[in-house]
Amino acid sequence: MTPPRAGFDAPTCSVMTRRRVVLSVAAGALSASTPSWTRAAGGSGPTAAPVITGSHGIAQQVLTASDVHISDYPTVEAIRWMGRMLERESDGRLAIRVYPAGALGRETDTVDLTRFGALDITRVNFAALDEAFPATRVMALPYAIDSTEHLRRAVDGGAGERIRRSFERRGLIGLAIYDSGARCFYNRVRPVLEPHDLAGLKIRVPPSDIFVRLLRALGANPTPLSYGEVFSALQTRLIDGAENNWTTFYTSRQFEVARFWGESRHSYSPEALLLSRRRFDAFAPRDQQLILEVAAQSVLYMRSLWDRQEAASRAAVERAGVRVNEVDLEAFRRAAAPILASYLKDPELAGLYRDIRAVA
Ligand code: GTR
Repeated sequence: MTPPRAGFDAPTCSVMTRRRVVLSVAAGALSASTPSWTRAAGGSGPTAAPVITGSHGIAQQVLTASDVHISDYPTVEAIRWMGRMLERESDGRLAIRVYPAGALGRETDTVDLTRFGALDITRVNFAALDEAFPATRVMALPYAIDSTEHLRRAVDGGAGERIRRSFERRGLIGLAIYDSGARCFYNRVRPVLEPHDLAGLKIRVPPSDIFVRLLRALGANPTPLSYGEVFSALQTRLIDGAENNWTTFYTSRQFEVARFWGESRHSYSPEALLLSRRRFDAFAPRDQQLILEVAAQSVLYMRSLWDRQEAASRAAVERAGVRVNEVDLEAFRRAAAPILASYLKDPELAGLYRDIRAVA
């Protein structure tokens, strides 16, 4: 079965008509006075993107972008959409070339490459960021977010903006935060209805302390692996299961091996679209602003893609015969509560968490 194409045309809204909304994002991203990133990224200052002759016959700066997902996954499509809008609004001077399917490396590696300016843009999950960018933790924590709608309100509000700004301290510009749906448990052994059903199962988690600690608290045996390794680990029984959203479960084809899905909805850990700050600083102010505007608009585009693709993925997985069940959510919440509480001892995370819960 071929995963469905996202098949979405660029919305007709003009970048320039939305300038006001986006200017506040631009102001935020640009306002760090003496950023520590220059030291942290070990950089010797801004680096311009390579210039080539583009389709319009004029010099074009092409930004290279990385994503671990397959070519028509919503995040990849959103970056492509950004590229088309940038090209159009800059009269062909700016473009993006995206390398999907992890061609440029694992998420944690592409974050470092982007900080150091060897890569222009990377799209990674917050789970890949929680060590280097602690503010991101709050949106990955178990049961911190109730639903996709709640996540969107948190992303669009003060918490989202503070997290995006936190990337500037270490060599990155937080261009956008995208949806990633609810992460749930799936495995090849048995249905999971209660935390104790996970006991003894080897469950793959992203390389993130939050997820390792959560799985331990739930009684499973957490196995951190990078995304590109999960499918073969499942197939070769190195692991019994993993946890992720519907779209990833489907597009990675893990559903062909893991036949039990429990609706634990334990994390809505979202996606970050990150630009190298060294690249960003090499652009003229009007291009910086254009990039920020287009990125902010790509969020709306991504959300409509996401809603369609998530529903289509779930339907395809169910058609393929995967057993889907609700879980005892209260039991999962109770078991995860000590993990949540231990992270919230950090005053910065506690403040962000209050903002997030205020829009629940
Ligand atoms: C997906 C996310 C990927 C990757 C993956 C994982 O939901 O979109 O970027 O982080 O999860 O679990 O490794």
